[in-house]
Amino acid sequence: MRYLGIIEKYRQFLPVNSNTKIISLNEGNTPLIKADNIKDFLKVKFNIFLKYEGLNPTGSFKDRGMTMAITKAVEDGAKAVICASTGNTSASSAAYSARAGIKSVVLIPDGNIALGKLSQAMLYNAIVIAIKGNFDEALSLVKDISKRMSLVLVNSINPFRIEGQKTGAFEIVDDLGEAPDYHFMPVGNAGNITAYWKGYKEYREKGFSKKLPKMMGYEASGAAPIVLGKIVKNPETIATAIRIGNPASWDKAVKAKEESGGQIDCVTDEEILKAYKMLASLEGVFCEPASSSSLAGLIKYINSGKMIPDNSNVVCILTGNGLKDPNNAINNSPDIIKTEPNILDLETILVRKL
Ligand code: AN7
Repeated sequence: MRYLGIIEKYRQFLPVNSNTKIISLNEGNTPLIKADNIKDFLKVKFNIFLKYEGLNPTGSFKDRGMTMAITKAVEDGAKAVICASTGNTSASSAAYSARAGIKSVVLIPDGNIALGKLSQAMLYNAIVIAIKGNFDEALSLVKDISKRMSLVLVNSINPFRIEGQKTGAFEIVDDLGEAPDYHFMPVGNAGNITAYWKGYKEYREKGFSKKLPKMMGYEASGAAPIVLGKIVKNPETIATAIRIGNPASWDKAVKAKEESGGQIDCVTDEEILKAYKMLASLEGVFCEPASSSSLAGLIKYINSGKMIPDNSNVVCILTGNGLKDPNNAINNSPDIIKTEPNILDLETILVRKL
């Protein structure tokens, strides 16, 4: 049967009925890629799987939540939605709103959003407003304005976003036949860790798995409010997607960590970029910098002497596609080689390089 997106696939777990008009771009069904080259490189004896969420229709995991949020907004008669975003939420909201024929307003932090994400929101025809401030300020503004005007808020404090995003956990369990032992992921506004934990718990309650993973969440060191236990006023990191100092789902992230026996820690920009390059050069998987904080977290965890038992299944969520952020890709790669179009020059270069 033709794959029709996460709502059709997991309808029984989601707040829709037979009359609900589903707004979908056939999101979800993303690959769980076994990373044996990284396993060998790290000299570990557990299995590493990459959940490549960059293959969603707008290139990030946000599409799982947005198909639900926009479907419900339309069902409730909304004509316009609004969000604050470090980029991916805005791209997703803009795309699903276009498909639904409603308006999407997006507030972004001026100058701190990756080029690909900005180009998406613009071409999908959202009303794009850049504020001279950071994501936290933008989120506070959209919360207030959505109450004053009739705009549906589609940030992850919208519970339908969490409902949609929990399907990522269902897919992992469906693929592995059981929940993984460890689940590593980036943490920004903390909606996704909340969603995955809800998904794993619900799937187990329904008998689709017997165990639950340890939830291992990673903030960027310069934007690590949960790790520090206090709001970060001026968050800074190269991973602009998770440049967030006051996460909306803070408490729920802490709860996921505590209930699962996991941890929330942080990784430096250097560690993030190292994992980013490792994913691309060892596995051919191109994710954006924020996404690689899951692998960076795993590497930090094992380097700190923590043992992950042999043959465990470890999943790293790669939340967004690398194409979204071409500047970081180019700036963190060797220079390209320029030459005249002549075969001898070309041969000289290749003899040296190969
Ligand atoms: C690639 O788009 O917050 O912890 O406004 O784009 O659920 O916030 C993006 C977050 C991880 C963190 N990886 O997820 C936004 C936004 C990528 C992201 C996160 C984001 P949450």
